[in-house]
Amino acid sequence: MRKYSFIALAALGFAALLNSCAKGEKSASSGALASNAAEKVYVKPGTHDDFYAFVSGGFSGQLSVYGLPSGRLFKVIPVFSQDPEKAYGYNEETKPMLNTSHGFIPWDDAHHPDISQTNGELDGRFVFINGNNTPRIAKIDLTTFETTEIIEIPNSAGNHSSSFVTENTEYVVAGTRFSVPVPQRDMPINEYKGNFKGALSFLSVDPEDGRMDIKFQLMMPGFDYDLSHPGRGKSHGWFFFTTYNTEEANSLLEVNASQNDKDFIAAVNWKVIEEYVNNGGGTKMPANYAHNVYDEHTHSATSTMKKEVLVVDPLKVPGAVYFLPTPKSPHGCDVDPSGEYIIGNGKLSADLTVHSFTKMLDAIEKKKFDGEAYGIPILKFEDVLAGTVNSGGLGPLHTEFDGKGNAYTTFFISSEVVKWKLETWEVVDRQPCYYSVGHLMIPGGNSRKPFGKYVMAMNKITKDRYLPTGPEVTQSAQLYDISGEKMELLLDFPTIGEPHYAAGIPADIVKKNSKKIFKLSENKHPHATLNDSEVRIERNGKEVHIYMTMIRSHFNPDNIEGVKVGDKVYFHVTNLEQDYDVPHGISMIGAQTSELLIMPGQTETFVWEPKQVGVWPFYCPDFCSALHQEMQGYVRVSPA
Ligand code: CUK
Ligand code: CUA
Repeated sequence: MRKYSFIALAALGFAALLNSCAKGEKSASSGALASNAAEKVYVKPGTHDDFYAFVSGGFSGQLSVYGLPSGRLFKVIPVFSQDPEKAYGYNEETKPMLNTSHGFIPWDDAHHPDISQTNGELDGRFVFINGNNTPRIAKIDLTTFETTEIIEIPNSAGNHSSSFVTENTEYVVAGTRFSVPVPQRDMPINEYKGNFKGALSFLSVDPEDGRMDIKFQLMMPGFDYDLSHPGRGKSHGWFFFTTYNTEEANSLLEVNASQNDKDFIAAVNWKVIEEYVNNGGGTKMPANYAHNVYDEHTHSATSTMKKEVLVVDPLKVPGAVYFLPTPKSPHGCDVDPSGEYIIGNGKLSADLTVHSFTKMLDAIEKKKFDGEAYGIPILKFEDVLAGTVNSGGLGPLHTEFDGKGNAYTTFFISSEVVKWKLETWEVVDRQPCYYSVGHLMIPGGNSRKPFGKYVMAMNKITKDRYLPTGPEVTQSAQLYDISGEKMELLLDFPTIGEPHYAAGIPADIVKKNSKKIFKLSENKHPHATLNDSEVRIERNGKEVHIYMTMIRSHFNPDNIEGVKVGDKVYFHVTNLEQDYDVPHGISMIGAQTSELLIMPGQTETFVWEPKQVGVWPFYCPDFCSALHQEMQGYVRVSPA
């Protein structure tokens, strides 16, 4: 959540409520706790959880993997931030993953993971997630749980309305939050209005290898594009984006930015734009952006700097975009499993606005427009409205669906999840969140086939819920059972960084494809040492290359001589193991890179620049066998 919405809501007279929530004065007693909660979240030792939850790390830049219902943390997958535990962004193989047009950027703000889909159902191949700060989209391969591709998004800033997928993963969509000058240039900030642009990027995903590419960027008016969701089922082919600041104020103090009673949901018909582009439409414009790809066989990433991007002017494509008026700065933009209802949650409104896709098509066909904005037709609010949910809550943000006709919406200010019925729009249940919930997640809850057993609420504030850890306390998720009429609170569990959003999936879909080792016979790393006869030390000027192997429990070579002060020493290390769960590590005294943690069959490289004469040890930091402590060696460093 952003600060200005606090200001805005306070101005609307919600200050008292806001304060009481933010200070955690709300009763911490858990009235909603299921009587058999412990039993429902208990996953017996040695057995598996039913669901994976991929939870965004927010300002940690990473993606963490939890099991549901237990809330156990299994892994933190490094995505946008360096991770010394796995050497991601430290070893020579993965450094190129963090390359951008601004140079090496080893951090980002990760917001919205989304799982790839086939026919509108989760297929468990990939997770996509957006880097918000230096706009990027990353792809995580769910056979290895590793980040295998990152593409930078040019002409974008604050890549927030991302990274949601269409129902056959034709596209991953990345929408800019800030509008900016396109191309970037030196100009007065207060000339924003009418001059800045909002780029909505459609990244194609190759159906075979999953490779991403920016197919086109739709150059929209200079609003702020907050969130987005694809159409599905009957609305497949469309994509919906919430906007705020349609006033195009360059400073978002409340006086500037919320003058308009209604902002818009932009309905984008990507099918007609795709056709236009396939027929040669659009303009190529110069743009620098990095495209980083990790190859599973060379175990190495390469970074390519792209030079141009295809931009599309919405006014050149008839029927490409329409605006649906939506009250008061809509934030979340969610489409129900049938594809008929588009829910816009005006964060300055108490009610939820539900638009009808059928009514929208009808109004478009009859050309019932209510003016235009920058040439884009505006539909009449009444003509597209399906219904309003009188929620009784304050500050609605995001909605997910259980596939049984119910919707669940989070309310940041009144700090609760509200369950309501599609089509009758009646509220049927509400449960408090501790505290100030942002997103929520039902596994598959933004697909055609939700698995409506649990909803996980992701909270911004925890206050008194856990043992104190100094001024900074953990962020938190809460799990509710939604299989019955009423939601029942089951569990609180802490999360890593800020959990903006999560994507959940039945474990079986992912489990069966999970890789156990990398085959040595398929290792195409240019510096791999595939057997002990290839072990060697090579000098090339001041560079020394050590081709080393590791297997339980020794390094080969383990005594290295001939290195001099001022050399640049490359350790190219191959783990010869071919058994599941037998990684080895290597760490060198005084090395400024991290340790390496190398999976069976894999090769990794780190660089050491010795500064002092001596005999310096290295060892394996991963306990790998009874003789783990014997897995060590020495490098002799002589004077230059
Ligand atoms: S969110 Cu990113 S700032 Cu509602 Cu997805 Cu709060
Ligand atoms: Cu290998 Cu410890």
